[in-house]
Amino acid sequence: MDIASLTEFVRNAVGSTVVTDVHTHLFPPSHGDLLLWGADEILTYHYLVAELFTVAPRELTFEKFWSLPKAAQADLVWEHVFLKHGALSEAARGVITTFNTLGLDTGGRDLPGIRKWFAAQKVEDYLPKVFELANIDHAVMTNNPFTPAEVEHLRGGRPCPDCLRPALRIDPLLVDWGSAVAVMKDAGYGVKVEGDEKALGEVRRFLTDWSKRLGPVYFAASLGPEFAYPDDSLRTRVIDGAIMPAAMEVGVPFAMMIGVRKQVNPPLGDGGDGVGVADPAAVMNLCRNYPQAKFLVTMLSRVNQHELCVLGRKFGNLHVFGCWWFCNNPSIIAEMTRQRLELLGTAFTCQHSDARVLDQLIYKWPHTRKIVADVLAEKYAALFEAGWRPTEAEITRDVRAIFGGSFAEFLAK
Ligand code: RAT
Ligand code: ZN
Repeated sequence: MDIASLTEFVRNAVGSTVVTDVHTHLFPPSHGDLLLWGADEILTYHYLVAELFTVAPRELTFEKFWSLPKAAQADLVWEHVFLKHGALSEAARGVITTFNTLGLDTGGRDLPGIRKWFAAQKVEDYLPKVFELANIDHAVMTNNPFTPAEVEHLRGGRPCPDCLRPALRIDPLLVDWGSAVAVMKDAGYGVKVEGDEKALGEVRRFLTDWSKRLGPVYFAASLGPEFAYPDDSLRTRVIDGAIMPAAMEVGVPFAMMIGVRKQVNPPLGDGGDGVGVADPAAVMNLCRNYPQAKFLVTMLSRVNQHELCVLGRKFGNLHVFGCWWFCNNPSIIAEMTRQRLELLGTAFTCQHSDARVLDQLIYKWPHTRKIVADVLAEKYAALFEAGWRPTEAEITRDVRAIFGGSFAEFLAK
């Protein structure tokens, strides 16, 4: 292979590799309204609602926007973000890629026609089609036992296609202890607000019981930039007394998504969260204190990425994943992927979609593939120049590694 055919092979391998999507907010069709899909859901993605309010006319108040039906909200996003302000952001481009890939008329800007097409789809048939288009073997969901609307479906043991795998989301234990206690008490667990040893034992039982029911891939929580471990707080006691013992008993990693500054502008709803620089020392301390446990970590601030990569080199029980939320932009994905390859080889997962709306898989993955293909082509060219001659089988293996292969290996460790 010469350098040109090598880089072409690399690009094709990235384009065609099957992907494992390690974190999404998707649900099976059996969970009814919880599974979001279709034109109006895509257009009202919270990333785009936040954008709308950067350009919306003064008269459009938050109250007015939220009182409108979803289709009218989508119309406003379409009008102001797309038609009047050029659709240049990554989230807006994503909508165009999605519609276009589905063969819908973005050139003609025919939103009514696009809606009509979606209305004719049956989600049970549409979901496998989307997974096929994005070439995903499976996506990990976010299943929250503290959310009543979800618990109803989870307890009911509703059917779930194999392309969707559960993850147990446990944020309230760490960021909203009072409401977590109320939910656990209601469910018959002897948890008291004081969080004494007996209560922590009950939290652990709550987690292992839910794990028996769901069979999660991991436990997960999103944490603020102030997250510290260990410290003199109830949170550290909950981690040490309940979460880590339960995760080790069940044999799953604890996934931490760190750096979200919750609700900096509450009227924006889900779009109202911001970002802050966190201290990766919390991750370091956890990895060191629990050599027998496993941790999946992504961080939200660009500033934290280098330090997190270095930790990934120091601890075999840490797996770095994804370009999360405000990092899921081409320029930052390229930078982060380069940095990770340079520091970690293939021992990381280059991306997760965080899709909240099924159709988003159709753009998030091709957009990422394109960037990672460029970065990998450059890396392989440099390796070739250094004298190494990778085989096609090796390239195929190593591309798959950063799109899910390394994740599977980490889980199996
Ligand atoms: O990226 C997002 O969509 C965020 O709103 C959050 O869902 C975040 O990914 C999370 O899982 O907390
Ligand atoms: Zn998420």
